[in-house]
Amino acid sequence: MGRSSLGCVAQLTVESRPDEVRQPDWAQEPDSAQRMDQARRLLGSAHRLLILTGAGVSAESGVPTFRGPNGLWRTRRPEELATPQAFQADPRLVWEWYGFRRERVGACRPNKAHAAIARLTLENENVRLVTQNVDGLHELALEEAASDGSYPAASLSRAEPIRLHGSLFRTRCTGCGDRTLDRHPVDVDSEASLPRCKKCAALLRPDVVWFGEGLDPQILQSAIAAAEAAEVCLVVGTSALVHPAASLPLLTKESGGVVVEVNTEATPLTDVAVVSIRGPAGKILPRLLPV
Ligand code: BV8
Ligand code: ZN
Repeated sequence: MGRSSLGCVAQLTVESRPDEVRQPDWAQEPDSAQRMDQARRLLGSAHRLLILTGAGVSAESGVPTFRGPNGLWRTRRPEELATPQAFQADPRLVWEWYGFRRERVGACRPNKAHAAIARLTLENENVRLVTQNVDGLHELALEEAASDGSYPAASLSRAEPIRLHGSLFRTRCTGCGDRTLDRHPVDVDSEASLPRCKKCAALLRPDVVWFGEGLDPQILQSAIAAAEAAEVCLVVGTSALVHPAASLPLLTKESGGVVVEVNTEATPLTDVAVVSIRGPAGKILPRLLPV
């Protein structure tokens, strides 16, 4: 029997012991079951719940996170490209990056974390979703969850996420400010081929919030109100480094609420959270959320 088969044999013995259900790493953490129970109790008893998500909730859908292994694009950090200065200096380069992300994200589907959150926000009017993500996967999950028509239009619009940082699939005119849905690939051959406004012919930009730009005041205000009103803020898949988004869970805590975190790693919010669960959102959330 060759070495490879030996490897295979070793493997076989582990797998061939049917009674031993091998727990995934994240579930082997000491007291992870207790932490899951504690978090489930907190989420189950919360009258008002805020869910704040970051790129990590879309990782299992194949969307690269910002600080994860594929976060860099052409060795450029998002903070370098996602700025008005970068767009001013080289709109073709910035549009190429957004075109690349549109294509990449356009091929991704919501995962079980998105689906569990969508069901909960449709089922429970006291749950608000605030996302930093611009990938539109929460919205797709909502459409899918409501596709059987079992939810009234009112709950669908109420369940819409509060999008702090805009959307990859919308443009904003740099001239007249007109906003338009746009899922098309981007032609970056020349400056003239870049997307232009149908109303005033000015250059269009992605309708996202760039670093150094203020968030839409109304959107920020509704996120702050949801954070202050929440008894529990569930933070999923964010490195909690970008502000003001990362300050929302602190507002919940300052208003007498508690923070529960789900992340594959520790973050600056781990010590703020009453319970922090280590593991992939797509595996954890279906087991955690009261739906
Ligand atoms: C502003 C849209 C002022 C564009 C984005 C206070 C302190 C320090 C700095 C500041 C501050 N206040 C303001 C700043 C400056 C800046 C900032 O925060 N800088 C940081 C880098 C230090 N903030 C701003 O510039 C904001 N604007 O303050 O304006 C102002 C005010 C009034 C008037 C004028 C100006 C604007 C910030 C918004 C920028 N735009 N996105 C685009 O996407 O192209 S931010 C972008 O990056 C995302 O939207 C997101 O917010 C952030 C990335 O963070 P995450 O989503 O958390 O992703 P990350 O990869 O970092 O982490 C993933 C996590 O998931 C990890 O923890 C990982 O462990 C985990 N994970 C991975 N896989 C899984 C998982 N978890 C669970 N399951 C898995 N499977
Ligand atoms: Zn225009």
